[in-house]
Amino acid sequence: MRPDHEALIVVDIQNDFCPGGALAVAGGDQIVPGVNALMDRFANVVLTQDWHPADHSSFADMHAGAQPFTTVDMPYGTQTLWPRHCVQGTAGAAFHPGLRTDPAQLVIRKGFRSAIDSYSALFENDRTTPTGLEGYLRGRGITHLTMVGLATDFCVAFSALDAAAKGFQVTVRLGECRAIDLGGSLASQIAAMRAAGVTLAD
Ligand code: VGL
Ligand code: ZN
Repeated sequence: MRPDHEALIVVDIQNDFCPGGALAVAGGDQIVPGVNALMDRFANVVLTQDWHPADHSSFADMHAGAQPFTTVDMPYGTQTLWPRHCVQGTAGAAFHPGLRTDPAQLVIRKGFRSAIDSYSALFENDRTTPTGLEGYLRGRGITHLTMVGLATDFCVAFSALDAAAKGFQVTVRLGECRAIDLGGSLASQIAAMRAAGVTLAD
């Protein structure tokens, strides 16, 4: 068992990010058994859940004439537009049915404000509005994070980069992640994580 100052952060393993879902990540479901097994090795487990209102501004269909996977300028910066996904209370927003949820002490929901997206588990996409996760982790004396989940190059990478910037020791287990890879995003985010001192493991 890993020591009490370590936590496993399981990012967005939800139906809409798995094959058949609205924003399916190739092989997203393949990581479920490995992530489930990892939970037994950590005393502290946190799940994150992408949790959007029906009128969320990251949905392409909220912008007249816009196509998914294009970008728009928002007050907080450039935002990629996505197919409608992880709408609060829908089956698509539920965790993959095979994912263990009982070992988690905390489920943190993010992206619940219409006007702003939140890839990172720590900060919304303005990179300053906290989700509360940093305070939770610090309050519990957790300093070392292992991250797994979906998608490598969006929510996992943003979470890892924010956590590293806040002084956490971060490991991303790439074997238990799958990527969207939009316009080279996987390579650029891998490079960014490496440059930020995130440990990239198999
Ligand atoms: C994610 C795009 C939109 C993710 C969430 O979990 O990586 N990506 N919302
Ligand atoms: Zn989302």
